[in-house]
Amino acid sequence: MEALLTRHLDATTPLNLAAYQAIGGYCSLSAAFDLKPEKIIETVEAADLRGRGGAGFSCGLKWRLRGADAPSPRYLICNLDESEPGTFKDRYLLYGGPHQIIEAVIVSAYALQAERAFIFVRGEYAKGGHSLNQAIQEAETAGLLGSSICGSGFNLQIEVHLSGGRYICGEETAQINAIEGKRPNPRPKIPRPSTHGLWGQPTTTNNVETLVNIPHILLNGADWFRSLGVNGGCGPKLFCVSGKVRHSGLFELPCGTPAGELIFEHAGGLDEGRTLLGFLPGGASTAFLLPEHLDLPMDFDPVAKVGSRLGTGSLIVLDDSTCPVEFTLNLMRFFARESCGFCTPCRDGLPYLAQILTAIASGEGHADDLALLDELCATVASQSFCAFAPGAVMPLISSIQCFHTHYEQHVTNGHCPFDTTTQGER
Ligand code: L3W
Repeated sequence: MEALLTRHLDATTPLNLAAYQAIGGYCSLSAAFDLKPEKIIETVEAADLRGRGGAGFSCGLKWRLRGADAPSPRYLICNLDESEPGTFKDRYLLYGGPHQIIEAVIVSAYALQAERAFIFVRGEYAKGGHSLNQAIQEAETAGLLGSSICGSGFNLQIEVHLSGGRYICGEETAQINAIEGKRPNPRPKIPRPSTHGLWGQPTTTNNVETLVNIPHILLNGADWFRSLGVNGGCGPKLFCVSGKVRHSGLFELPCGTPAGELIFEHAGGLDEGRTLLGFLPGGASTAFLLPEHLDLPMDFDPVAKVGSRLGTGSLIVLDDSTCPVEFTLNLMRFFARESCGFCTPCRDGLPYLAQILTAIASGEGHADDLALLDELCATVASQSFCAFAPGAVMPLISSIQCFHTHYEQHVTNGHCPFDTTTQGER
């Protein structure tokens, strides 16, 4: 499959307006304005575009459920607060193609009849946020953004909101609080942001990778988009592969590409003499997959069927020189630090889990610690307020299941089986 979303992009040099228009940029605007918003929503739903930010919810369905009669003002948020470990795809889109993002936001806002859109950018991507602001100015000056875009009568204002810099700001309701200038705690999910979002008004949040597909769907149709996937997947997917592979990087491939093809063909496979221990399929808040899953299509439903999640489609690979206990501890330290602190099970439970895991990793664990971890994970996941803690314990629960022997060895031998003679190789 020829690259669609990353074609012409160079992660270090953002395409300016002239260069973007020379490759067909902003062509989807006239195509969109020729259609009724409901027709665009129907086409996006038929394309079966699933959300690329983590949850994989149908984009077209989300748009349709918001309702054409939603009261004004209506808002669109483009989520570019990419903070999932191992995930660097939104960053590439931001640094390489700010105008591609703006075009996608314009046609999506038109479909949703939103008069104001926010692009919520991860704080650490400040330089990209600056390029985005410059691109917004260029688009406004060229009449591609602002009042009556291209004479269509459709008005749109786009604002870049640079995040204060916490993982939880990627969660849509916490993000809404952040844009409103409040502390970014998640809000209750009901009523949904689609009816009660920013300042109590209808608000639709989509990940940036999801949105940049929209202009292509508009120009080429739903059937064409669906045909770009393989093994039942639809459209292109930006996969990140990192960890113990020879060529970690970003690969734009058909959604549904098997995991083995990603790891061994595109990312160059493992170092000489190493064997695959397992991999996380979608960033840190997913469950481990094993060598037996190498033929599994990297698509939302197949990955969910085996008990994990495609998440952001970012594979983190472990080989047989990686201590899975230490690896999982690293993730748990991250999640413990990133808890927003709003609810007790998450705020206190995650650091406690990290503390027990620290003891096990350093050979100071007890025989009953594994059962305690299981029990605590279940409590933290079921009693916490939002989806953050259930996601955070997912790799831990599956790590204990998949690599039980490694955990037992740490406890019974009183040290890490990957002792100092192999430490240097890790
Ligand atoms: C209308 C319904 N909308 C669900 C919407 C919902 C949301 C989306 C998914 O995601 C994961 C977490 C992290 N009518 C709807 C409806 N929706 N039912 O669909 O909803 P849901 O509840 O399945 O999942 P969630 O709890 O929102 C949690 C990841 O998302 N996450 C994402 C970060 C993203 C970025 C980024 O895009 N750059 O940072 C953060 O928590 O992995 O597992 O929109 O409203 N009946």
